[in-house]
Amino acid sequence: MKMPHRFVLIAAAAALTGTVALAQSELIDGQVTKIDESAGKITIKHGPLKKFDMDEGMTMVFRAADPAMLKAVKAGDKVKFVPERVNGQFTVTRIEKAK
Ligand SMILES: [Cu+2]
Repeated sequence: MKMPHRFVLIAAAAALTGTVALAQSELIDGQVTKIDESAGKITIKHGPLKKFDMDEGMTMVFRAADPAMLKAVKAGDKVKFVPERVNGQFTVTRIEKAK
């Protein structure tokens, strides 16, 4: 089947964008150990995190990108989260309870 040229280009662009978005927002497994709402921080125990050169698991403090995140989860929850470095600070940009 022959597809119109323009359609192929759009499909290729969509595939490429999807891949990039996936790489940026890869969900990491972790467990919340502490929440500090007044400081806007969340402590998460996580396994090896290649993108930050953390070869071993550890428990560390992250800034929450959105204060609402600190209400969505609680200490003890198993979570999936997206860690990013924002202005040099380790920041959680997305978090959800693991199913
Ligand atoms: Cu870490």
